[in-house]
Amino acid sequence: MARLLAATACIIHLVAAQQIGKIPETHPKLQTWKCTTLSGCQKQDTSVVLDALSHPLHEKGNSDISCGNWDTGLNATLCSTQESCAENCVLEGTDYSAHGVQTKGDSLILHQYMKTDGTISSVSPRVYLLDETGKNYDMLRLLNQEISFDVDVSSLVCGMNGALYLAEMLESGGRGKLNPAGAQYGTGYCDAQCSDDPWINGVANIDGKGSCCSEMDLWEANARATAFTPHACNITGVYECSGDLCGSDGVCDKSGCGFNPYALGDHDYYGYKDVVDTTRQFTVVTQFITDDHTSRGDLSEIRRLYVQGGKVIQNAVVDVSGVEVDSLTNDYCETSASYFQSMGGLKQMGKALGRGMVLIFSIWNDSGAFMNWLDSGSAGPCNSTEGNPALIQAQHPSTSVTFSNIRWGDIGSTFGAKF
Ligand SMILES: *[C@@H]1O[C@H](CO)[C@@H](O)[C@H](O)[C@H]1NC(C)=O
Ligand SMILES: *[C@@H]1O[C@H](CO)[C@@H](O)[C@H](O)[C@H]1NC(C)=O
Ligand SMILES: *[C@@H]1O[C@H](CO)[C@@H](O)[C@H](O)[C@H]1NC(C)=O
Ligand SMILES: CC(=O)N[C@H]1CO[C@H](CO)[C@@H](O)[C@@H]1O
Repeated sequence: MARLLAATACIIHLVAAQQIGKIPETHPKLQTWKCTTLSGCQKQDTSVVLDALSHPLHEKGNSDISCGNWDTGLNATLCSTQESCAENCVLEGTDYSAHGVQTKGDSLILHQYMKTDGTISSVSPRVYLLDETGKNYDMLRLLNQEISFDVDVSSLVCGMNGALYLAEMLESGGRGKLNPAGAQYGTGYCDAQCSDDPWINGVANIDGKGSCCSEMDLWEANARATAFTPHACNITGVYECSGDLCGSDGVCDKSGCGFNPYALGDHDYYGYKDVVDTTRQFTVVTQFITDDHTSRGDLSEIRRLYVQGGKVIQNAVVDVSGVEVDSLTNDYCETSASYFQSMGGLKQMGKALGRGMVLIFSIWNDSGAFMNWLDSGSAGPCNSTEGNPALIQAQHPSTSVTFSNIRWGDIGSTFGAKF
């Protein structure tokens, strides 16, 4: 009886909320593994979901009228209030391959461009890992743990970015009265840049707020350059900022405490035929070490290893103010990232990793700055103009990234298992 009541309440609920349309949503399956030192790795039947804004969102009863998107923002007529937007708008299932997303077994490939009838369009997909139920995001709790994955960046030319990162989104994607769809339709994105997306947690963002949360960039890279970067925020979960709190002195550290071997002086470590050879696939391992080596401790170090051709490759060792550095520590962030420190530094990042974060995969380009911050000038070997998306689209329209073999668990348990 209690169940029946709950079901009825749910139906009444839907009548007054942004509705789920008739086009079915089918999540591409992506196997992942959870590992422990004692029992090895256990396969998980997980899947991915595209961001809500890559789903058709239209007026109820009229699929030609859009309720808004990234470029146009909200349709002000249909979405004058959060409630009217929820009532007037319908969210539909989406076509993953048309958005450049394909999976096979434990492997995910993301394409920047799609060619349809001879015309190339930029799709730039961003997808989130769902748990085995397919209803909620998989929450990764990585304090005193590690995560590893294989990556093929060989076709990611200068100016491209294939990214794998974590953000402290809500497990349900913010499912609720005004957002019945939730994580199943990819709602609830946030990151440390606090951008003013048209929807926050699936609810119309009427007054242009920013959607902020802690972010851990495990991997931002192309074939020429790579960086890993924690971004701490002094808030928990998703925070809707306004005014100054969305800006550079706000609640999140937008620049982060990053490690890019080229920027730190080692120009022969990462690239075509370098120590980590980006013409071939390799494994990336990231370890979140705490001061007492338990998950109750404070995050004190983020370590990086690579595995290629069966060999473990230690991270680049660089000189920072006369000290040899091969990982992110409090001392390193103190010398290079004062704003990260003011937001609480590694300890604060560790709290978010302990609470649980959502795994995000994306491929993107950068019309504004040609990704120079990652791969050009002091950051990498690319020249300042070759990352222009117009050039990439003309010369490398099939640029893509493949992530596979994603495993997380106890320190040392995720990559030894394969050999
Ligand atoms: C917004 O919705 C109204 C009402 O259906 C419609 O007339 C208008 O064309 C829409 N605007 C856009 C930009 O789609
Ligand atoms: C976070 O930092 C901002 C800006 O420095 C400050 O205004 C705010 O009060 C801080 N919030 C918390 C919860 O510490
Ligand atoms: C930058 O690199 C591209 C591709 O190698 C080349 O065509 C271009 O002339 C270079 N530009 C400059 C200013 O060196
Ligand atoms: C975010 C961004 O700058 N995306 C650009 C990717 O490249 C296409 C052209 O190839 C641009 O139209 C997008 O703006």
